[in-house]
Amino acid sequence: MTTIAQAQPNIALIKYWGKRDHGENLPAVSSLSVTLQTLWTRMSVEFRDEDGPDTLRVNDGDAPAMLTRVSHCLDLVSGPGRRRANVVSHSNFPIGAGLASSASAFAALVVAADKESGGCRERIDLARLAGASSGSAARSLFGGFVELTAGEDRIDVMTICESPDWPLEVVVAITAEGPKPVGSGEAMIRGERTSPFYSAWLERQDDDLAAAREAVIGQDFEKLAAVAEHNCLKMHSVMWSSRPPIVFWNDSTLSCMETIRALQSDGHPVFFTIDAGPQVKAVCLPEAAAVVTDALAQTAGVIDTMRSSLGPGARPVESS
Ligand code: 2P0
Repeated sequence: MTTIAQAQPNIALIKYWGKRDHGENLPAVSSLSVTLQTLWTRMSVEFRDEDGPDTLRVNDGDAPAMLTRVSHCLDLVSGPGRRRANVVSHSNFPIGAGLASSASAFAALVVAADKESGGCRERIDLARLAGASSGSAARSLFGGFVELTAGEDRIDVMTICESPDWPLEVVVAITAEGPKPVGSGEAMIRGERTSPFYSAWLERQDDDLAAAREAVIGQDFEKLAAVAEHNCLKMHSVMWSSRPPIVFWNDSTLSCMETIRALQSDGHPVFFTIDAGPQVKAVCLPEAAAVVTDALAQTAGVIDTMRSSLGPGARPVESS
């Protein structure tokens, strides 16, 4: 039997940056994200009674670097004594480029592997398993606005507002293609060890999270915009002040931020956020989505734009 599951990437408005425990991959800070609708990863998992290693195909190519993480994740879900797995992954957006492809990939993987092994775990248990492989993946098990609480020895994850209740739109501006120079995990370790701003980042995260949660519950767009931009720039300040520094932005990243500032000056409800990569995500109210998409598409250096509403959490889509 083969099971296929689908998950969408999520975009953090209050960021996860830093780990409490590297072995268990536990985040040092809580975070808040929105799960997207239009971008997706579909993962198929098939367990076979054969000898030999697991196989992994990603967008029709081999992915040896990813295979170890995938095999470890399958061991967590289906047990180390599990049968050999054939895994196939397809994404309809650039992977490894700061668009949260590991979030959608591992969220879809745990759902497919659980179903393929005959399991029917609770969503929160699947989120914890996904998070052990990729911290942000835990959030893609849930739809809409999602809060992840970083506890001492485990995470909690829940939807705090369903997508139909506050239907924001996200416009992604692709400013560079190809993989990023430093992976998120390595970049976080560097920040923890060397940035003089890291302790301040940890100290203020709960305040930012509380403000963002209040803004979401109250559907206060201006308040959410202010705290999300602040939190994003603070995370990048930790990266910039790491040694050696980590700068994911390019000229076009800055141009997109200027475009969004100009839209804000004209009264359009939009704000930016940027993750571990050069792409810019503009979050806006639905009535602004068309003008935001046009403005970003015309910004210097923008290769492509993708627009998405908010969507559901990871789920099985097919079994055969
Ligand atoms: C986030 N990012 O909250 C932050 C913002 C990137 C910038 O979570 O090491 O690939 O696998 O747990 O999940 C990207 O980190 O990191 C990330 P690991 P992951 O979305």
